[in-house]
Amino acid sequence: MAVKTLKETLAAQIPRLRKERTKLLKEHGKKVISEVAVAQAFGGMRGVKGMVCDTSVVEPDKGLIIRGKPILKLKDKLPEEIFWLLVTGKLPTKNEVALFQKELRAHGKVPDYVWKVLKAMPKSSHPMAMLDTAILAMENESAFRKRYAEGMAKTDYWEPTLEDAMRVMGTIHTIAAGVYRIKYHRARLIKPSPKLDWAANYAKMLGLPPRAGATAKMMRLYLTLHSDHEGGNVSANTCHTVGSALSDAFYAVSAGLNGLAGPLHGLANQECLKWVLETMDKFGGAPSKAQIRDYAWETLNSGKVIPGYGHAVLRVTDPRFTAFLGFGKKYLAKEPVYQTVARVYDVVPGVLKEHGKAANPWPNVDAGSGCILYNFGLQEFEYYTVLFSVSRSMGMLSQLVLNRAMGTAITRPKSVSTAWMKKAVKAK
Ligand code: AMX
Repeated sequence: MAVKTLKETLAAQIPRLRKERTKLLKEHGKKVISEVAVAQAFGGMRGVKGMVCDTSVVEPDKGLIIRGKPILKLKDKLPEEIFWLLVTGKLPTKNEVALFQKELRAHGKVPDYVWKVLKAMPKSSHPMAMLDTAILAMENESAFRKRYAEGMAKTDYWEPTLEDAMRVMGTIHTIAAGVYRIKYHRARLIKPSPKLDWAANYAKMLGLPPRAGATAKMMRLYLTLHSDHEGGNVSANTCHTVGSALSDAFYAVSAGLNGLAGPLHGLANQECLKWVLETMDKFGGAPSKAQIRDYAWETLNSGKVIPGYGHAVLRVTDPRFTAFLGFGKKYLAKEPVYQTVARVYDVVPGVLKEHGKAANPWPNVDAGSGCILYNFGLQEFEYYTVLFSVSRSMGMLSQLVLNRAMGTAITRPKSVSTAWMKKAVKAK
């Protein structure tokens, strides 16, 4: 039997998914699933259930679950398998992954004008600004834009969207590696190898020092763990909103990445390692638990947060942190930065509980990722969000493709004025 492509696999599912949605809407369309309090309207719509995302959910007591599978059960999968899972709901077979990798390679050429744009940017440009600009510049490649201009049935929108998604995914690791080389090394770009998988190629193109084959493993883990985090976070939600106007995948992903560049979202991860290194600086090496406790209190007493701890949704240790800690134990047990991160985990939740403010005293993914990257030779903190972006592009793209397939409507929530709000609360 011929191996099916990702497109064929999704195409076979779409009629059933559309029928399911139509039935749900027809039978239950008027039922209420969420209410909005005044504090939520002023507070980032936190917790308001107002959109649908089938790729993954984040459970407060379990963490990330991709298509029904807890992330810890997926940690040894290739990112390409995760993308397939996000789009189709099923893990691919070996042959399907191989075919998908071949297709990705066929979509992998970065146009010369993109490199020219990147090289023309000032040296002081943030690597996230460089990545976002490159993805936007590649809009020129959009199959969706061309097909839309020619005229296409609404039911076909998902096809060129998937084509664009393959183009973004096929090139984003090469572009991201190019950003790193241009920004920090002003050195020649390293070409991808047709023999390597997506993550291994990314590691190769960055030019990271080889660590007995572990660098590719580290990159696979990193790209798998950050791939998706349901639909309401800033980057996913932005990508969705922009895409809902039928802007193509290049516009939508670039917009989502602009959100990821914010200090409250993707940029947070560089803060975590900084705090760990500051602790080590202060105590001249891996500090003891007592020293970490003192420094944690010093941080809190000066009105700052302890980076890497707490979460808007999670109320347990982020399983992605657990995965990084396990990886570190295996490959970096003797490294002082790893030892410090592990000790911080022993101490900080207790300190935060005693402090009594944080709703969740446990570590999020950012508490663990930086120490791994640092020990594998990636020591330019500013760049960490770019790695996050390469991974998260999978979540954004898969959500975009599915929304096009389902014909999801343009996003248009109702805003109200403060004057309206004052009147409305008086009437309650
Ligand atoms: N250290 C100290 N205080 C903390 C804290 C921490 N790690 N986490 C939360 N708090 C404080 C909050 O600042 C808030 O104080 P306030 O009442 O004086 O404003 C109070 O506890 C209640 O906050 P919360 O409901 O527990 O958290 P939140 O949902 O408002 O915010 C988050 C979540 C992640 C922004 C917050 O926990 C934080 O700032 N953590 C440190 C930074 C960090 O790790 N960011 C990475 C987030 C993961 C990601 O998206 N990449």
